[in-house]
Amino acid sequence: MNGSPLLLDRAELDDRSEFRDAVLAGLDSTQRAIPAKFLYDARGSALFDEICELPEYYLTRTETAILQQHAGEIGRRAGPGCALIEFGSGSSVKSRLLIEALAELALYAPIDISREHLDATAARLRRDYPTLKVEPVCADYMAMAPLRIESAARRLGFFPGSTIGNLEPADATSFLKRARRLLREDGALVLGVDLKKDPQRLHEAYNDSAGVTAAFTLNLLRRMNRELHATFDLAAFAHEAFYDPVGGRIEIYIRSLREQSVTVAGRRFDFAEGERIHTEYSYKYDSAGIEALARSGGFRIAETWTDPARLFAVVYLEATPQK
Ligand code: AVI
Repeated sequence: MNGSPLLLDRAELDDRSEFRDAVLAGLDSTQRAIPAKFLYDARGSALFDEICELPEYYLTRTETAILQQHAGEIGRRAGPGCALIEFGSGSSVKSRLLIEALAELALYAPIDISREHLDATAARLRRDYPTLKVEPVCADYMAMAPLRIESAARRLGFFPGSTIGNLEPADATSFLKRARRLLREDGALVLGVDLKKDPQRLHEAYNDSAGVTAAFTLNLLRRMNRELHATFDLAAFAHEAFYDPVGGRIEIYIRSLREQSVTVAGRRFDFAEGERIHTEYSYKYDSAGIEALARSGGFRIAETWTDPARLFAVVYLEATPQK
């Protein structure tokens, strides 16, 4: 970001036009939807960090406890001298557990779309682990573009947080296939997956009593107001999240509380009372689902670790030979 809010650099202009195109296309479609990745501007990312601390949001805490308990086994399975590649660079507490458990780590390569995020992560890690080779890769790991990581070491991927659950199953499979290519024949992936459970528990995790998840969802309207000169009245929309047992997923929407018209990037959009904009899916898996997902992406489950209440699973996936 440069000094003046009116002067945007090339990357910011590109991001803004990508956001505008996605929003206009999403508001034009019959079932209105905006891709979840746009929830994470600076405020959205800060709100998500707050979500991770909420009493109702068991995911982060539970996954961290599983990793704490089993990092040694992960290190033994991976063996010495591997390169750790993290998809996303947000969760430094979790990455550190693996960095510390992996013997003679050749390299740590976080992949993230946000240059700012990456630079901050890399600087912190270089300070705390002066001998660790940190090679951040600024890229969208969900995109099809091949990722360049120069290292001959065996590769261990890390995709924590159940972010895989935010992908529709077909996209989750194609993500895993790309990860499998990047990690190569002898590679492995440590994957965090939220498990199917009592729907009430799931409902509470996405409808917290402090309203942080609602603020996170509605921040998308704020972002449109700021970046696309939109005219959303935040008080006239609500966060809506529920568990759909058939789809096995939490569905999240922004719901219009009344009939209204809004301008976005110079275009007018009419909303009926109750009309929704879809913002997120958060798929939940059972063991058969994880097994099928791993297989479809070219991996086999070598090990599954879970917590006593079976809320969350961390799986160690090994690449399977591909024809
Ligand atoms: C990032 N992701 C795994 C979160 C989830 O649980 O699906 C995003 C989230 N959205 C609302 N609360 C959390």
